Amino acid sequence: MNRLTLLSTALLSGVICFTATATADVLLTETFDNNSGFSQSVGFFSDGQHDYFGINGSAEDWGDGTTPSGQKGYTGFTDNFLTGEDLDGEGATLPITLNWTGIDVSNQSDLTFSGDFGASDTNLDRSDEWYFEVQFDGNGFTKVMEFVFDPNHPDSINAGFFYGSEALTSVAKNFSANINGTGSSMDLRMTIDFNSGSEDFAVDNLRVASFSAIPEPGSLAVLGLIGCVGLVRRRRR
Ligand SMILES: [Ca+2]
Ligand SMILES: [Ca+2]
Ligand SMILES: [Ca+2]
Ligand SMILES: [Ca+2]
Repeated sequence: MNRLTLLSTALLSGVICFTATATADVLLTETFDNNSGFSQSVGFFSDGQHDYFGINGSAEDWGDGTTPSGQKGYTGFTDNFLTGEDLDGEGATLPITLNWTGIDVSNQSDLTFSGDFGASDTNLDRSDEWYFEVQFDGNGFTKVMEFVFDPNHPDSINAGFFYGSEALTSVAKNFSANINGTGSSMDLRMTIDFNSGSEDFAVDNLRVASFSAIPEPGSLAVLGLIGCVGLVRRRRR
């Protein structure tokens, strides 16, 4: 192999790697360190035991209530996370909704939604609901992620919720979904309707991002060099 072929092969390998490189623009991050980033249909509350809706963590927030003793013990979240149980236990109207409005998505494409999620795996019912929707420029909400009652459970009460084939448990799991549609401004809405004792949920690290392949001259050069080194090594064998 002559030097010219070697050089063009190295450049080609760089270009191939480059076109597969995606960069993410993070358009929304919700870490639940406070409730300033969203509006909510019901204020945080707690009866100190098994009826609660609020933030658990180093900056816990239970509205006028006290730390609930009946929390499940979720793990895998990043410090503060949103959690709740028996959401109408203190008189709240269900479902509870949270809204993140005015997310700037102009000139963005390939939007994705993701987050860390957990829920009771033994007490939810088919009638319970938990889903996320988006709308563009106020034109109506469509579902982007929905958790559903165990499709293989023999009856309709007291089992787990699933996202696809993945069961929600007391350990945080990260799920992501593509968002269809485009516009200038996007709203995200969470809807949850867990209405009985021991029906609980937890969520953290919600994220909306756009993925697009953008030229990165620096990585192009590095990848080209890696390809070059690989070829030189092969020639020496
Ligand atoms: Ca957090
Ligand atoms: Ca139940
Ligand atoms: Ca229920
Ligand atoms: Ca209830």
